Amino acid sequence: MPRVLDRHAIGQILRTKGADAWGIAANDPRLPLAPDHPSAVSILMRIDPLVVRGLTHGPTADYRREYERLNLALDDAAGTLVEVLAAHGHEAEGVPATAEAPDGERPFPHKTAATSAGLGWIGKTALFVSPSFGPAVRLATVFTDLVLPPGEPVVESGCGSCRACVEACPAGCGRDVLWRPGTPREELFDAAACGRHMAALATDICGVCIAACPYARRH
Ligand code: B12
Repeated sequence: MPRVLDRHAIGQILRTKGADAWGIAANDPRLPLAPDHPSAVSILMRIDPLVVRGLTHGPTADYRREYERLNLALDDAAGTLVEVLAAHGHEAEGVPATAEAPDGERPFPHKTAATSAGLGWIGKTALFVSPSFGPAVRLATVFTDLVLPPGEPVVESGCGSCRACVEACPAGCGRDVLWRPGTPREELFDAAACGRHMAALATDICGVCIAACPYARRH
């Protein structure tokens, strides 16, 4: 247990728990759907590049295992951070990697914390894109009343004229629109068509858009 809970100590805890990157977003003014704590810690874990390579034509058994491994690891990292914050007398609340919010409400979108923390931008099929790992990452978020120095929010897309994910999506979900904070998801991406495509394949994972991104292929 660290004696002083500062940015450095939080980074050490998260790295020990397997985070590949992390950042702090200011939650004041409050981000859409966020709980009322001033700081959000965005936690990023990358998907194994070998697994991503296998995703070109659709979901694989390896991706299913990796998806479940990362969800558990992210929830474990977030849970540990919540416990350490509480032990230091702070309020803290983790948003699970993937579960819908209880009582059917919409969950806080992890991508909002990730861009606001300066970790990357939103791509043309509405995935969060890290300049280091592309969209081949999964995310979790911890909100806390511990005030931490926030990162510089990313406010521009880095996708430029690239259309790789738009062309690769088997359900034609992308609209080839460049994101800015506040762009409604519907302007970027047809989430219902994405859901229908996965349902038709009797699954809840896909990942073709992840594998198509040049930022993911580079690594
Ligand atoms: C529900 C859900 C779905 C639904 C559709 C989305 C929906 N109906 O809203 C379905 C089932 C279709 C789906 C599909 C997929 N999903 Co999904 N899904 C979720 C879940 C559980 C909630 C998302 C949600 O409610 N979004 C609401 C909308 C409004 O927000 P959003 O699109 O997530 O993000 C918007 C905001 O963040 C906003 N924004 C970004 N920055 C900022 C900054 C400011 C200041 C503001 C105001 C707004 C803002 O822009 C984004 C795009 O419009 C999240 C987990 C979570 N809690 O975030 C995972 C999540 C979004 N899914 C994820 C993934 C990977 C997938 C799939 C690839 C399936 C798979 N695992 O193989 C596909 C691809 C989807 C795609 N191309 O975007 C990842 C995305 C990782 C990444 N790199 O972006 C998440 C974050 C899970 C995780 N823990 O990593 N998903």
